[in-house]
Amino acid sequence: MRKSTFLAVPTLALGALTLAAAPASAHAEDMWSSQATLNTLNNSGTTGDVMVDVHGTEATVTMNVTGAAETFMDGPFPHAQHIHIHGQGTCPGPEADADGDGVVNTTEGHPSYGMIGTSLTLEGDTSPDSGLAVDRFPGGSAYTYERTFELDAATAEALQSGTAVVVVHGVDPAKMPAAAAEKMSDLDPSLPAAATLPAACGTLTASQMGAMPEGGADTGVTQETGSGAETAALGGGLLAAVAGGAWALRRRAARA
Ligand SMILES: [Cu+2]
Repeated sequence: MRKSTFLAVPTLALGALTLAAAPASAHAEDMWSSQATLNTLNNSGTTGDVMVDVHGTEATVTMNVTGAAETFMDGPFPHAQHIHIHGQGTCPGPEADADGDGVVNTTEGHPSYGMIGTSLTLEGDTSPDSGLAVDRFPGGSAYTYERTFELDAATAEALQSGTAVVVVHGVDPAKMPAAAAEKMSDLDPSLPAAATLPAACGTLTASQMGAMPEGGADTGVTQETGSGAETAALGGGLLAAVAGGAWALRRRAARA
C-alpha cells in the first residue's frame, strides 16, 4: 500500500513532463498558428473569423464570413480579401476618413493595416498582384474559405510580429453615404467604390504556442513575452501543454 502511493507520485510527474515536452517536439518555429476576429468596417454588417495554420513554408487559411454584400450586377458580390502587412497592425477607425466622405476607403486604411502582403484568392496566384482579381475571390453574403498555399517571407514575418491584418472588401452601396457610393474605387477606376471598400478587418494574433520563444517549452520556464506576467503566473509548461493540445484539436478539425 505504501509502495503504490510512492509509485503514484513519479508516474504523475512523468505524465506532466510528457505533456510539457510535447509542444517542443512540434518545433514552434515550424508549426504555429494565428487567428483573428473580423469586425465590421464602414457599416457593412460584415463579420467573421480567420485561422492561419503555418506548417513550415505552407499556410492553411480558414475563414468564415457572414453579413457580406450579396449581389453585384446580378452575380454574387465578389469579396477581395487580403492579408495586409507593413502597417501598424491595426484596423482603422472612423477618424481615418481623410477626405470626409463618410467612409474609410482602402487607401485611407493603409496607414493602419498596411499594403497587401497576400491575396486570399480561391485559386492561382496569391501575391499582391492578384489584389483585385475579383473573379478569383469568394462572393456572396456568407461563405467559408479554405486554402493551403506557399507563404511568402514578408507575410510570414508580419504574422510572427503581430502586424498582419486580414481585410475583406466589398460593401453593399445601399449601406454607403450616397456621395461615397457614386464614386469609383480608389484602387481601380473601372470599379465602383463599393467593390473595394473595406467591409471587415481583424489583426491576426499568434496563438500562445507560436508566440513562445524558441526553447521555452524545453525548460518549462516561460521567458518574457508581450503578456509575460500572465504567462508566468499560469506556469510555462502547463500553458504550453494546453496551447499545444488546443492547436492539435484545431488541426484535426480542419482536416476532417
Ligand atoms: Cu485588402
